Amino acid sequence: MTSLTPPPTLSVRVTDSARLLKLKQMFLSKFGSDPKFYVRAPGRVNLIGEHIDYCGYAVLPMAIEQDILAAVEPVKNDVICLANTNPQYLDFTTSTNSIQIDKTKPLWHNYFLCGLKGIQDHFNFNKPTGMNCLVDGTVPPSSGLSSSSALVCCAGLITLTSNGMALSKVELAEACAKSERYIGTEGGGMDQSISFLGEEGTAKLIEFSPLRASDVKLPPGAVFVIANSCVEMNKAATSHFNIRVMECRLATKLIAKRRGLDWKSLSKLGDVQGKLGLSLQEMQAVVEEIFHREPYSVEEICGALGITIDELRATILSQNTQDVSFFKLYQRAKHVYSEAQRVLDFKEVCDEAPADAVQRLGALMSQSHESCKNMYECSCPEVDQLVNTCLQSGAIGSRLTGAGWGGCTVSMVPAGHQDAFIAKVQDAYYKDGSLALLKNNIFATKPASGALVLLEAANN
Ligand code: ADP
Ligand code: NG1
Repeated sequence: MTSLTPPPTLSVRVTDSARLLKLKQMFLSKFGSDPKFYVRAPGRVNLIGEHIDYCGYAVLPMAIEQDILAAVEPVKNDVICLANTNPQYLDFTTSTNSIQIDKTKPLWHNYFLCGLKGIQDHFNFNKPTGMNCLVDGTVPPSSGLSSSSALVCCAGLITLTSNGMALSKVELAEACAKSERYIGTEGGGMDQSISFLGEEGTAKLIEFSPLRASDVKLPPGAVFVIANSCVEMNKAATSHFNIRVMECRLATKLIAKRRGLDWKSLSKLGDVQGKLGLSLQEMQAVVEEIFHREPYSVEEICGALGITIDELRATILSQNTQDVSFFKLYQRAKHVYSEAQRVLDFKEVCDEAPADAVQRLGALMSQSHESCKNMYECSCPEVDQLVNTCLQSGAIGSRLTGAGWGGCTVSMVPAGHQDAFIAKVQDAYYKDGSLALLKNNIFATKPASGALVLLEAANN
């Protein structure tokens, strides 16, 4: 299986790629020497399965062409120098003896350090080698296409290569999923998994515990188009994301407690389903039976679990959700169990390829968006408007992709109609005001390859 192999190393002629050549020249003028290797890690678009990876459920993303590309030179001194082609991301230097990740300010270099620490933790080595590194990104940041994980994965693979070590794609994905949590968000692992396990030409069903990826052949009659609402939402700078993770964790514990399970040892909705041995449909009925629709106060949750507020804060809640007073449990658990079912249904339609596959997949995508919007409350007015515009412009299904509260939509459009679709959405959503000036807001995408190391061919 390819997932058990390390990421590939490709030999390239830098002169064949304007981007690589520019990066090499910038590196030379910044550091006064040539890079020794390059690493590329892609962003991703999630076709369906939103906010369920951290509940233990399978998701269905594909890697995209947009990526983080870095030029690297390992150095003998104990210093890591990071620079970026985008002047908005300031230079950063640290000694390899004192690597600190600052969760309070999620500045770009902290994501790089997360990837670096992931490899350090995995091999339990004290001091990574020093390096000069110049980063160039094309994934729109804070837009649901996983720019942060592409950066973390790129840094993980750079650290592995600089230190002369080897890991499989699965081990790298697991190490980077774990270490991105140093930034403070409690993500589930979809983004890092697809960044390493992505393959050209195929979407992937990513399953967890153990991590594995299987090919999903998308219907030839459809094209997937990404559109950016141009509303940015940084996960680490707000508590929206972690509140949802906590709501799922609390819902798990309340279900487990009510059903007489060892609730303290369970923290994922998927695990409680496993213990109860029920289907996803049956879990939705359990949610209907156990939870009321109104938000749960912290006091009510503590009463149900038989613990104090201090215990709740110390043993269950993350650092940035300590002061949240109310949690919505019914809505969040309902979304998770129904979305997990939609992922399985989507995969089944792709596998069986019935005549009406495109219609059925489109319906699942639109149901997913409705659930994200109404039950998970992770959309926003601009994204809802963009989804509606996409549906009115010829999409068969459309939904937010990624964490939400802004960011991108993904739409399924009949093959051959994508240019007309893009033109209509341009006209309706991007025509006026400041959005008209922005580039690359809407583009067709297809499954791209996962992370790799690039070495300059000898004859350059
Ligand atoms: P996403 O949904 O894209 O993963 P996040 O809000 O989680 O968004 O992370 C975005 C952050 O990742 C940015 O604020 C920045 O710190 C970092 N980042 C993204 N792209 C780049 C880049 N090209 N260079 C440096 N840092 C980047
Ligand atoms: P993005 O879209 O990159 O912010 C986040 C999480 C994923 C997943 C999705 C929602 C991280 C690194 N990523 O993705 O694990 O939960 O939201 O489906 O936390």
